[in-house]
Amino acid sequence: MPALRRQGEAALSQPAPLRLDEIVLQELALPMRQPFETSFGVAREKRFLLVTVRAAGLTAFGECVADHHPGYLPETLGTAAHVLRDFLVPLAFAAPVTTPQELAARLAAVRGHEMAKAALEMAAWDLCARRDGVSLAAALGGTRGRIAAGVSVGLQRDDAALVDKVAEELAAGYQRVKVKIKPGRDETALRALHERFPDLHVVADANSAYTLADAERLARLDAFRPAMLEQPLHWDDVLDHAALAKRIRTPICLDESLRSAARVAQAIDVGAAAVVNLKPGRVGGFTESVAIHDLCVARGVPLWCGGMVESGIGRLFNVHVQALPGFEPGDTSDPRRYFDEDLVDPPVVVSADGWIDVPRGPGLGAEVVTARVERATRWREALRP
Ligand code: OSB
Ligand code: MG
Repeated sequence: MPALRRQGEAALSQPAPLRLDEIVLQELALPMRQPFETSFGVAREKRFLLVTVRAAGLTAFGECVADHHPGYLPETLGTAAHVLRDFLVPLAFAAPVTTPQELAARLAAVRGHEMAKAALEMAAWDLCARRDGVSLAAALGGTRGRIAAGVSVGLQRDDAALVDKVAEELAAGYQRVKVKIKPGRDETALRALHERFPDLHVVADANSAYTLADAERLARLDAFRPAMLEQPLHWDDVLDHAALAKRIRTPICLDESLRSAARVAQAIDVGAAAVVNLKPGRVGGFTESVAIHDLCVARGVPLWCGGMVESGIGRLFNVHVQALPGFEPGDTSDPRRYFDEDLVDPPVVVSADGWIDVPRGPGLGAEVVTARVERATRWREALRP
């Protein structure tokens, strides 16, 4: 197979250092077809930062997962723009980029700001993969040709509407369903789902809506056999989750609290995370993501890929990382559930039986449609060395 031979050669030969010519930061706003409600708020419009990197005649992209409001984690679109413009982009311009891992190491000079870093680091992966003529999946060492599609269902008007919505998503073929919960919208919701779909094990995501004082209430959810309870407690906590794990039967999956491989290892060690939700955009990018993947596989801890309501660009990064063998079905659904028009061509599509193909072309493996990106752009800033 020529593609495989190409890939092997790229890995063996010395990659050419890339002198970056330009990095463009731009804010995009996409109207959402349906609002997405969580315990921390309602999203009606998707605003995000797109990072475009140009070098050696190549153009590469990275989508920042920071929202305009710091309701999920402290970073925002504004802090990401500031940290990229004033600190991360200058580090990227400081020397040619040979590998994305080498750039990731350079960016570590900035503490925190994982979402800002991830957007640039993943653009560097896209850039280097395009240079080497391999897909992002292949560059990461991924082996799967398709990945399982799963869906995250936001808070609905009432339990009956939730049951209908879950039925609709199951009919669309999704291999896994997650629902959002919050105090007062938990027990009755999970009971209604359990009665209607007795064999379905839904993931229940609380987005930090509870405290350890709610342990008894959370233990009552065990009766409805959720697959796992995602991030019930404080967004930065590990130890309270470990204490909660001793008081409920449902496995705990961490999301917000996991922003580095070191934190994932600690969470597993202390019994706070029986399952790991990995979002490349939340952990500083693909280099850290591969480390987290390998760590979870080595320790036998189930791992799945989350989502941040990304456009097709960000969704494609999530698709490529799931070509790695350790991932269980996660939150990667069709971007057109949220957006009328995808920013990539061919679009990310979910088959009737719930699979998404991993693109085979270089880098992202799909064209970013400039006209659509420009139409959605609110501001744009071109940075040069
Ligand atoms: O907690 O997993 C979460 C979306 C935005 C912010 C946080 C979360 C989510 C999701 C994924 O649930 C939704 C999606 O990307 O489709
Ligand atoms: Mg979550």
